[in-house]
Amino acid sequence: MKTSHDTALIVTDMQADFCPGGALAVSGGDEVVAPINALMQRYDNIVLTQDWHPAGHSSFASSHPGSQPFSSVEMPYGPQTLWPDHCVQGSAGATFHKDLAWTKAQLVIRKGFRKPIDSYSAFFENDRRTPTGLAGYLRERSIGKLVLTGLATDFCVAYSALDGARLGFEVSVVMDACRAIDLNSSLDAAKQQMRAAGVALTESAALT
Ligand code: VGL
Ligand code: ZN
Repeated sequence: MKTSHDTALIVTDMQADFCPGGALAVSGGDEVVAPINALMQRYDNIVLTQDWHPAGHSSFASSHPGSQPFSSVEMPYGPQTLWPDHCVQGSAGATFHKDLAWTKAQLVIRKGFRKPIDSYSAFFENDRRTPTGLAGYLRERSIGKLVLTGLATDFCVAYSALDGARLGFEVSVVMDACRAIDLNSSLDAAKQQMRAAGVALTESAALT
């Protein structure tokens, strides 16, 4: 399975801002660089995602006077968690982790670049309707299986997994190659939702 042409390894948001020292640091985020680098050696098809927000993005608490990071607001498309400013286009925090061996990647999907709408999933923005184009890319290349890694398990990785399953892809998440934000038990909720959607939660060792 691992080197087959119908499988893509998706490396989610492995950016400086999501790693320790970054603006929206995920605990242990840098610990997954090594397992992801090892996985990237073994897959032919690699897609990176890159959170890529304009300054003043609507998902930033700083764009909502009086609101604190990690609180929630109602957007036209539903509830939206507010974050510290992070992954601003062209900033150092938006670059990939310095040790990520990303050169083999064939596609970088940027997301979150529309100011009024956030985008967690690699497939759709948070209205769950506006596509990124990834599904078309994968289908044109006859890729039907996805192996997901990166940050954060309970946000971008889970949203991508759920959308991928909904679109008919066979999806697995490599849990030891992911780390979570875990806001109000969001990790448990995400795991339950992924299992219910038929997403396989696995470990790197099980892929060897
Ligand atoms: C993410 C919050 C805000 C993620 C991105 O990559 O999971 N989380 N933007
Ligand atoms: Zn973001």
